[in-house]
Amino acid sequence: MPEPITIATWPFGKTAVEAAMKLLAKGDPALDAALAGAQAVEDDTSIRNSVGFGSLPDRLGRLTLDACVMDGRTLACGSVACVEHIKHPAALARRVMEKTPHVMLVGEGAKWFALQQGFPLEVPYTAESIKEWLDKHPDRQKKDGKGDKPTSAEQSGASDINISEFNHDTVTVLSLDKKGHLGGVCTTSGLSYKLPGRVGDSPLIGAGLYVDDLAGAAGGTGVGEEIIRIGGSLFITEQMRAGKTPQEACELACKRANAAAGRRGVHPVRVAFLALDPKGNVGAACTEKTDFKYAVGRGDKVELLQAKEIGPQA
Ligand code: SD4
Repeated sequence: MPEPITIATWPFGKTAVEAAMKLLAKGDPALDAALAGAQAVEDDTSIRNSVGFGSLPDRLGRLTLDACVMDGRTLACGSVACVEHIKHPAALARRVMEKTPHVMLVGEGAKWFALQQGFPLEVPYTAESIKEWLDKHPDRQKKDGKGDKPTSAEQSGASDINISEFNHDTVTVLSLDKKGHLGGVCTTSGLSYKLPGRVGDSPLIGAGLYVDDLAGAAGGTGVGEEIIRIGGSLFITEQMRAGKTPQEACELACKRANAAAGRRGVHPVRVAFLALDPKGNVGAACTEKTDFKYAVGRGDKVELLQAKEIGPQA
């Protein structure tokens, strides 16, 4: 019988891992555990950056959430994107998986489905998040002359979203249960100050998350556009299927992201990946200056590990 394990992104991943491990210890399925972990982070409104209510909204001040879930036993998956006023988007993504013939619902459609499923509509803003949103708004910074210098991608018009440590956080939770099955969940409010309607990698199966009992589970965090461009999580899973360790597979994904930036003549941006194989081996890597930490829980022990950085020369 495999030893249950959960891994999750960023320091607040510890909250997710602790919640998930309680369920795995009871023998619950990996997907239930990963969802409980993700929801524990969604419920913590002190996490301002980008998970759940209390996060920093988009450019117009609307908080829209993205999430997806995947079950490694069957490849069943569900996803919601750009959904407003729903506190638990990951649980809603699971309903899409279980109650509809579809994989993904977005915007008003996702909200309508949530209401049908009995999810309450709630106010997603906190006084703290609105104040912080106003204070750090990029338009205001430009006016005050305080903004960072534009990157070459911004100058070329590819994006005017300035990525900094303030809009960098998503929880991706990957679990392996006692029966040897894998389950994964990813949930986020996406990049703060994103353009209205923007969707990143997090709710996209294959980009922000992919889970297959026959190969492994992988998830991403960071600048979603770069993760989508290389199909990050599916790429990592396929590398594991072909025999790479989770660590090797994550490092290869970072190299791909670096190479993709090189082909566009821009400096590689911040992306990070983590992976778990069906035997319980773990890996994680990130691009330069991402400072990616991730939580790992095995048995009673939960630790925070620093991921290896892969620079553009690697
Ligand atoms: C996104 N990948 O919406 C998410 C944001 C994130 O660390 O993970 N930030 O692009």
